[in-house]
This record gives sequence, C-alpha cells and structure tokens, in this order.
Amino acid sequence: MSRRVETWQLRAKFAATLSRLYGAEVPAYNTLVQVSGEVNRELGASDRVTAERHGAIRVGSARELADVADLFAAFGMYPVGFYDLRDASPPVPVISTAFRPIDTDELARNPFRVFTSTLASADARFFPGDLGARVERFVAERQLFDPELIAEARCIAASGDADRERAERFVAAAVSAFELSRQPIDRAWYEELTKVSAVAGDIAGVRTTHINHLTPRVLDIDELYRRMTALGITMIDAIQGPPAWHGPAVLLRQTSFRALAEPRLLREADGTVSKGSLRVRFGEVEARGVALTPKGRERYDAAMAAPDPAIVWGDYFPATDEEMAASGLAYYHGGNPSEPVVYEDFLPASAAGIFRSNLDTDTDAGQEADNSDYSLDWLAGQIGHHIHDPYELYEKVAAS
Ligand code: OOG
Ligand code: NI
Repeated sequence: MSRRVETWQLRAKFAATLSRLYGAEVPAYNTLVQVSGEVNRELGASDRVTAERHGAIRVGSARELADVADLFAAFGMYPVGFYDLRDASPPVPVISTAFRPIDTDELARNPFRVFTSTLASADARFFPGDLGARVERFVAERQLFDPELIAEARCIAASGDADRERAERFVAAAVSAFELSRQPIDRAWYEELTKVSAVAGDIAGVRTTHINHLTPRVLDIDELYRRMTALGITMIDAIQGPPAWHGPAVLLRQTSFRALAEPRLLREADGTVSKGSLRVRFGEVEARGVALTPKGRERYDAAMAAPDPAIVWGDYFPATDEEMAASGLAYYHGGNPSEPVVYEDFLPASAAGIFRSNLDTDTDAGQEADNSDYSLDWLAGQIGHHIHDPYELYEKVAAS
C-alpha cells in the first residue's frame, strides 16, 4: 500500500521542484540561494528558514486568478491580503494577493508563499481606448492551466492528501504550468503593451505564465548584499523596507538583483520568427522580522515617511522585544517576547519597489478616469475564495 502524501508535503515538494526549475532557468538564482545558505549556516538558522522561499507570479484576469486559487488550495495555500499597487508612486497596474499557509502548524512545516498579481486591465488610466478590451480578449482566449490540472487540484484539496504516485504527477504538472515558454511571442503586441507598462507586456503579451522570481530567506540581508556585490552580481541600489538597526527586526526587508536577459523567440508581422531576448526575471532575497499589530504598522508607516527613516527609527520603535510586546506594537506567541510571530506577508511599497527596480521605464496613470471597481471584496467574489485578513491570522497565531 502506498503511503499518503499530506498537504504540507505536497507544498514542500512544490516549492522544492519550482526552485529546481527556476535554478535551471535563471542560474544566478542558484548563487543567491547558495550565498543565503552560507550566511544562514554561519548564523545557525533553522531548517525552516533555510528551506523558506516565496515566489511571484502574474496573471491577466480574475478568471486566471481563480484557477491559481484552486491550484494553490491543493497545497494548503490560501489568499491573504489585498495589495493595490496602482496606489504606489509611480504606480504598477496590478492588484495582488499572497497565497500562503495560514495555520501555525502548517507555517512551521513549510511556509511557502506566492505573491500573485493580476493585471488591472479594466483601469482606463493605464489601458485607454480599446486597449483594455483587446487585452481582455487576448487573455480570455489563452489557457494558462489545463482544466484537468485544476480539476485534480480541487479533488486533492477536498481529500487533503494524495497517494504517492498521484502526488508526484500532480506536483510535476503544477510546476510545468510555470515553466518559461519557448513559443514565439508576437513582437508588435508585446511592444504595444510594454509601452503602457513592462509588466503589462510580461503578463498579457504572451500566452503562458511563468515564475517571475523565487526568493530565499536570509538572516542577515546586509551581509548577503555585501557578499553578492563582492561576487560581481549587480544588486538594486537599496534594501527595501525598514532600515537596519540594533533593535528588533520588523516586517520584511528585501533586495534583488537586476533582471537578466533571457533568450526568447519573437514573431514579426510577416510571420518570420527571430531570436531576441527579454529582461523580466530576477532574483530576490529577504529577511523577515516580527509581525506588527495595526498600532505597530501605523508607527512603521509614520517612520517610513521620514526623509531618512534610519535616523528617526528609535523615535518610533523601542529597542527590545519586551518593550515591543508591552506596548502592543508586535505579535508574540502567547505574549512571550522571546517568541516573535514571524511576518508572513508583503509590503505594498516594497512590492512596487521590487517591480519597478526591474523595469526600464515607469508607468504613468493617463488622463482617463478609473471606472474599474477593483477591491478585496470584488476579487474574493471573482475567485470564489475568502481572502484572509492578515491581522486576524496573526491574532490567532499569537494566541495559539
Ligand atoms: C512581484 C513583486 C513583489 C515582493 O516580494 O514584494 C514581490 C512581482 O514582481 O511580480 O515579489
Ligand atoms: Ni518577491
């Protein structure tokens, strides 16, 4: 009799297999994983930290996101939070959520999460005239996920496990949906979209989806940054998120290396296919700190609004976990200051920064009015899944 493979094991296998695929596609990612591993080993990181990854994917419509939601549910990953990156300055024309485990036990077993963005094609500020409708038609005509894969995901999600052979087949099929396609790309269409936003080109200029990046977790991101730079890998200018300081690390700090040119086939108007290259995929690394309460988050936003947050950080945050816990600024397991609750989510400003750092041009919101009605409730209704509130989850985790 074959042993059952549980949800968390499916998730761990999915993360590990995606990581192998991405390492084969983008070798600099392997360097990042290796250097993160070295830093982590020197600092005595746990197995959870060393195995920990997040991914980023991008889809073209709520219907495609619904498939993603069904697929990820089989891995015990559920939508948490709503990020409207159109509000960033400059804006990115997407709305996003993060799929991740939500229970303490599941997070401890494997916390794999995927930041998932959907193109805001109904927002006429970015897609004026008939462009939005043309994008929607193009996206409606493609199929990112085999309906059989989604049906299998629903089945496995309902039973909560799978036998070994079925699990292997399912994980392999799920991973292959995120492989970079070798199909030729229609150059004129891709370029028309790229003029609006490089993200629009990446999402709706092609008939498939792919991993945009995978991100290992590192305990000391400043040290990682120095080592990558010393290896001759060009990192983006800054580490996104809170500054380095001697007190408790909060939320999330991230940095990335610039997207690398990858060979892609391009189809010209006359039907000829030529070899070209596109620069969209990159490597990112992150350090995670304690999750902040709404009160702590307000402090965070206020501190980050300062011209140089590093200088004023101590005016906003106490230097010990004891004081953080006592002033209700952050979550701790059972209220115990030696057991911080790790921040499992993302930061909209950093996410927009990570997007933008890898684009050659910024996007401007045009003159047309935004008649779209994107919101958390709209998105949840479209995908037929509840979108969890991160604070409710941290409250629960802290209490458990
Ligand atoms: C997602 C960018 C956001 C993060 O870690 O904040 C992100 C993307 O580029 O698709 O991954
Ligand atoms: Ni990321």
